[in-house]
Amino acid sequence: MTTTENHTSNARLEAFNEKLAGKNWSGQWEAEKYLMASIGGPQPAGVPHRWGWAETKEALDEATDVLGTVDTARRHLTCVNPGLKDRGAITTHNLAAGFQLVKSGEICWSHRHSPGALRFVTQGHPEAYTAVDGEKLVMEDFDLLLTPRFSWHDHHNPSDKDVYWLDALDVGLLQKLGALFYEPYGEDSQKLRPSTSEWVGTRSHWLRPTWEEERTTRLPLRYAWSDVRERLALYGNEVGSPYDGLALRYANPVTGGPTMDTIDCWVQRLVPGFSGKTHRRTSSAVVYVIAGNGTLETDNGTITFQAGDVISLPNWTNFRWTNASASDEVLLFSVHDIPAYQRLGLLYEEPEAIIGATPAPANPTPPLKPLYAQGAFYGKDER
Ligand code: 1HN
Repeated sequence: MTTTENHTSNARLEAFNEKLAGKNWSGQWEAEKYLMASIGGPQPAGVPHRWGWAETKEALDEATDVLGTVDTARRHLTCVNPGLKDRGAITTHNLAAGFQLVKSGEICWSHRHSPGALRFVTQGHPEAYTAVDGEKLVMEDFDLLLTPRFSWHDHHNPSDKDVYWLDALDVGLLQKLGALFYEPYGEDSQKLRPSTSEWVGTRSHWLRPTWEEERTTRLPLRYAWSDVRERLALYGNEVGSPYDGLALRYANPVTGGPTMDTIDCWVQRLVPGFSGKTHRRTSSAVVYVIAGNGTLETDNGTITFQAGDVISLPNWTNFRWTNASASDEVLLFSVHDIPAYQRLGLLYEEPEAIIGATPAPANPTPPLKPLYAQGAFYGKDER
């Protein structure tokens, strides 16, 4: 008989535990069951789940009828994890994500908050924009815009089309940390700098003002999809990680560090026929399917996904990506709370560490022949 079994069958101990509880105490022996349950790692919070675009759009359109204009709030629908309903509107234990609709002609008034937020535009327009700390960030299809914690942000849609995007925030994490702050600006629109990306453009360049304190984080950044596509093309047919496919991180261009303090964003390409290896991490993620069809096999069953879907991926849950198509790639945009775990020294992966774990390729050996020796240059014969 183990010590624990001995304790639980002990009527005198039970009465004593109750007496302690009445006086706001708890014996550590009572915590043992939680520690025992954590042998081999944490219990995942919530479940993997899929939200389809058609249903989401229908609900957003209904919200338009019910709410009319949204001059005091956001017309945003958070994807609530079915396994976390008692913890508020969150998609994983740390992240909240969902779609927002801003109709033609609307302005969503300016506010700021301690949760860091991002927008991944799914139906944008070159005239639509989010203002972030004085910067005008244009919202075209599949652009990523950051509204880092405590930055003022208001959304504007002067175009004649409705715009939709995916919002993601670290609101669950901040709830647990007891660090939620919120402040309305007091007017619909904040003041904009005269030219687009004027401040970020100069401060994120390598030539910077000598008289200013350096600001490396909390930058209102826009990552244009046209640039992402170009970078993806540079990798040719590269398959990438055997687990996550060709997974590229949206780095902070000033520090090279995470996208935001607690959040990393990735674009992932699963090549046709990709059949990923199973793994899990202490971090959680929310995934948006940009293009393609495939499956996500998890400890809780298999999710079949298609373009427009949002998927929650809880912490410490085994998962495996596949793209069964022989011809079409799968493109994913994913939001991870990885930096929060990295900063606390708590990012673990099974069966092996893969994020940042592979040494950069050494200088090619044997050394590459000079290009002219390969006949690549005009005039090679003279050298
Ligand atoms: C928020 O401020 C926005 O500013 C969107 O667009 C979604 C979800 C939870 C809490 C705050 C926005 C949000 C949010």
